[in-house]
Amino acid sequence: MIKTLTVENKVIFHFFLVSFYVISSGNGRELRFLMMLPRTGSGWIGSDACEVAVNMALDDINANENILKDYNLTYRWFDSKENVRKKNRIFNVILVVIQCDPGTSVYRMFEMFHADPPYHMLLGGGCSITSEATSQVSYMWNITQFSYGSSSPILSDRKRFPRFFRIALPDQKLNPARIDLMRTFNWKKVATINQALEFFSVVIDDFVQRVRGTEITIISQEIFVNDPLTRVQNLKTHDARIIMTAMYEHKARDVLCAAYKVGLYGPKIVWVFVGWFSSYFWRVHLDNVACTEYEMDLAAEGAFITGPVYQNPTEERGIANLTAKEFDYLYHHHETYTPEMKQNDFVAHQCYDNIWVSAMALNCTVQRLEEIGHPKTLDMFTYTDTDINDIIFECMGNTSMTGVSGKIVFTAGADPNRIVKMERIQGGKRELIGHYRQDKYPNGYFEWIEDAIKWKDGNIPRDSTYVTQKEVKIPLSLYVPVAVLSGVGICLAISFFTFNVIYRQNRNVKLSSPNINSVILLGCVLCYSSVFFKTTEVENATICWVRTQKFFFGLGFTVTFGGLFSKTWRVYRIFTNKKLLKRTIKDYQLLAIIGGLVGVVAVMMVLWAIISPYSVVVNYLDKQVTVFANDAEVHLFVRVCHSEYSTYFGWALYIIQGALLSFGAFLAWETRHVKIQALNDSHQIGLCLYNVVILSAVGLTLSLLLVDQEVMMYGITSGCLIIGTTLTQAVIFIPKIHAVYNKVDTNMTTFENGTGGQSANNESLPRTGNTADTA
Ligand code: ABU
Repeated sequence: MIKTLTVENKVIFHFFLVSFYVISSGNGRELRFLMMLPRTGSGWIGSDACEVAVNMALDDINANENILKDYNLTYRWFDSKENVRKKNRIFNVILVVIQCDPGTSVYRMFEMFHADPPYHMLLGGGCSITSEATSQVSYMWNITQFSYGSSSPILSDRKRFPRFFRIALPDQKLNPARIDLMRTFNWKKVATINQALEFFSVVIDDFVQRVRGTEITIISQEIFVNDPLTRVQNLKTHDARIIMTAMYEHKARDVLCAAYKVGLYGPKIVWVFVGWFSSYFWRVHLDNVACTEYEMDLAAEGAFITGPVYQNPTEERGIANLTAKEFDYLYHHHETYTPEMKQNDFVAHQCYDNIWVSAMALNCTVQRLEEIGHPKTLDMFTYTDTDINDIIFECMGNTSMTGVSGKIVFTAGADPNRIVKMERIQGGKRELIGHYRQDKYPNGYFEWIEDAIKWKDGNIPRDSTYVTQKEVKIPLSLYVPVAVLSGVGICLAISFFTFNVIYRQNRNVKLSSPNINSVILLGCVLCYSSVFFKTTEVENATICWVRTQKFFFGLGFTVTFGGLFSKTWRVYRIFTNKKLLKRTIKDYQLLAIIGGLVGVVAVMMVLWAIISPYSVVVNYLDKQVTVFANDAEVHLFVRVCHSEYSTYFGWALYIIQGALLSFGAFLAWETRHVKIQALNDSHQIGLCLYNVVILSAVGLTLSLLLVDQEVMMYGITSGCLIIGTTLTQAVIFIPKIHAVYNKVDTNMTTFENGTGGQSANNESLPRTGNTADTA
């Protein structure tokens, strides 16, 4: 419109404008603020609550004779969702940027800079992203900018934001409180999630830097642009329990909804949000959230909220001659205050002080201009007056006052340490639980409100599932009886050996080959010995070979059944081969056979040791996880010997032993008609085979069923082994003892060759120099 006017008309128009401002401003010369107040849209939209305080401050300042006497402060504001032009044509208002859209904010700022008489300061934004965008250009208009609510850490960078001040505590100043919160509850694992904005990434980076080198571990760092669902899912995958967040509140609602959807909520989960969200942020504006209020309540319950204390904690009268409480009362009883503002009214104290600080800076500038005899007064400021803005900027930097929000000082570089308010969402409400005092002492400490925190079931959540590991050991109540029984078995074997030696000349014993019998007993002792070595609690790989039952049992089994079958083989050879009737098969030959069998087994074990040596491994018994209350689990483990190819070598051993048993069964069958009791053990062998097969079947079946049940396995295998070995030696020796003590006449026994129908008695047995070698 101005473009179409002639020069004369422009002068008239400007005169009209100036006159309008002067007339409309009660106290005379007008000083104008342009203010950004976010009211609608996303991000932080609490400026309605701010505006009440802004108006209160303007009224108080304009009525105050001690500050900006002869001047009248006015302000204008804008919001994206309303008709900007219409609003902007209303004069006598400070301009306030009202929404969190950087592009719109910059556009509107330009528009108003061009359309309106020069503003003396730009106030805001309420959101960091608008402050960042506008303050990177506002200084080019020679405007000093002062935000009441922006808390992005990057706004402290004077190189990027040369003429920017703010009253809000930057969010990274909350990180020490968050870290100490973790220490207080012994949380050592933490995950982070932030909206993909520089503001929030810097806050999280600061947190990560601070925990580096401490006992706290970052288990996951998630960043999202729009939908946080996959990132929240990822947090769950990482078993995140303590989660630090940095985001705007509409994104926090999305995160909580996603948490509900993936099940990342409940008493085990601790979300930590920032304090400048609206009071019931998880329950409001749910139109764009795919969760109900009830679901959001569930997801948010137990969350911690860390934010600065917005009110002066000290009962002192500041520059406005008001204490924080007095201001609070006046604010809540102001005619323009409505209950809807409750959601964001925490910002009121800062908004009030924002205007006071700005007024102080302008007051200082007015005085400086007078002092230096500047040709212009402050109301004559235009955007080309770099020197005047320099004075405003300098005055601003030197301003120090006590306001209703606390002590305000603009120290160069470092942001002030403020008291941090600790809140928690409990029972669907946001409750104050304590304060973190970092205002007095750099290290900070908590002042908790007694019993304010109400943990679910009194249990402090853990930072992860609390896993304790417990080694499964063979209990003494099992080991001692097994060892005693094994010892008894060995004593029995020694008793049989003694009998065997004492009665070796007795015909009943002599005919049954006492030397081989002794070897059989040696095998039994080896088998018994194997149970003394526990299969668990292995500490050293070098003793794995004796620890595994395979070594002693493998050798013992081979020796015992090798001895038994070799005797039967001799009977078989003698009584099924006529040519051999006149020949002898001596004990040493049988011993050589046993030795050969043992040799095969030994060679295989040596190969086993070379190709696939044993090592000690820790096996976690996954099926035996005991879950206790409050997220505690006990994971059981065993230390056992492990060899990579143990399956193959184990089966090779089973095949050798199986072949031995099969051959023994064949011999026993073939010699079943040899009726010389003292000579032929075929019936006893049949019984032994029966025992071994049954016990092996039982042992094998149970071992397949009892995977990871090491103790049970030890008990069952040891039991089978003791029973089998005892039966074997008893079956072989008790008939001999019976025969000796009952003086059974071996001559009464007869021989029948099943195949040829031959018969023989003891007299027809082949004669040898040593009858003990006969059979
Ligand atoms: N007053 C809300 C703070 C959020 C922000 O700095 O964007």
